[in-house]
Amino acid sequence: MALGGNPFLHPEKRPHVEGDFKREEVALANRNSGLPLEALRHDLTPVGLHYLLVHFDIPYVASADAWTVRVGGRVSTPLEVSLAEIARLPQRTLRVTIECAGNGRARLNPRSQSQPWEDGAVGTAEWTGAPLRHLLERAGMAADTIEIAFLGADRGFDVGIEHDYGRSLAPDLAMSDDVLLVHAMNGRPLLPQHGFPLRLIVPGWYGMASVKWLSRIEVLDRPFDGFQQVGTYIYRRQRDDAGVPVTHMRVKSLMVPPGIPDWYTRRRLLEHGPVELRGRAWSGGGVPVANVEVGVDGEWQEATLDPDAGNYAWRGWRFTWDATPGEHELVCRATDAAGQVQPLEAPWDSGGFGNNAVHRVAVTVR
Ligand SMILES: Nc1nc2c(c(=O)[nH]1)N[C@H]1C(S)=C(S)[C@@H](COP(=O)(O)O)O[C@H]1N2
Ligand SMILES: [Mo]
Repeated sequence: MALGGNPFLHPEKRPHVEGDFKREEVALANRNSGLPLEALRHDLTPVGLHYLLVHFDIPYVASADAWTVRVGGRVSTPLEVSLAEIARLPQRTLRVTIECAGNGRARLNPRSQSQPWEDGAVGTAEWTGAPLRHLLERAGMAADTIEIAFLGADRGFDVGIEHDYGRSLAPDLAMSDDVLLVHAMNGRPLLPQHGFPLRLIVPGWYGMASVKWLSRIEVLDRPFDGFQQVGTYIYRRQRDDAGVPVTHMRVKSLMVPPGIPDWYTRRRLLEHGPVELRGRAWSGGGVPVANVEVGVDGEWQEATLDPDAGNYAWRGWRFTWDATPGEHELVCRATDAAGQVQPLEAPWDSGGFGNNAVHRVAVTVR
């Protein structure tokens, strides 16, 4: 495209930055809210407290009645399906924790210029919809299918490339019973910002795979080359590494900050004596959490896990700490059933993806 037709063409990617947040980062943080960490107390995140990540504009959809999803590409029967038809397919409800792959990006130094998440880009909901495979079976995928692409109704630019938001999945994953065409979140129709009237939910993966405002499904005999698939969501140590695609969520845990906060610094104050520390832990790919440890001033002890809520949902943990007066650092660290454990220091990544370092909370006890 000629430069005149593309006002956002970049000669280079945005440089990494250190220190103060740029105006653009603050503006993105105002659009895309994180889970306030005290809301980790809820097993199911109330919808208005669920984190939010919207790359472009939230599509205006006045009513679900006119919404259709087209299924095309390498299929024997191209389809255009209404929401009413999707609601008539077999339905499932799954409790799924989703985390944004960029969660923790703001804690890296230097950091990539993007949504400057600290810790809160995670939430858990009950998602209701039809397993995607029913629609794919009806359309009939060709034997030479390599990937299936999912396109949202939202469009925009990133690093000079104009595109519909889109992601793809391999056929075996797309045909699993757990990948859903979702129309309801916690038993209510999706809110506009969460993909009304229809989105994909890919349990166990970082959030980017769960395409919102789903309007097209393309069955491909080649790998999908959309920007959100090949131009970002790649783990890279250096800017020009080939890198490794971001897929499943890494094992992680967070703590409800105990005591009461200072309004501006968010530092915590609590009274001495026994205090129950609580939090959540999760991993990706359906791998359960095996244990959570709590570190107080560098000494680790095992936390107690709440009952399992399914392999795609976070697990509660609790630990009683006898708080003594003074300054302390509280840390939580999860290990999953595959033996993966959270690192003590953030793994640096060029795009700021996959920061699953332990959560540290500084407190003053009086
Ligand atoms: N169409 C579309 N789908 C999308 C996005 C988007 O910008 N457009 N953002 C993705 C990313 S990066 C994340 S982390 C999740 C966030 O879902 P939520 O806002 O419902 O929490 O949606 C994903 N699906
Ligand atoms: Mo994300």
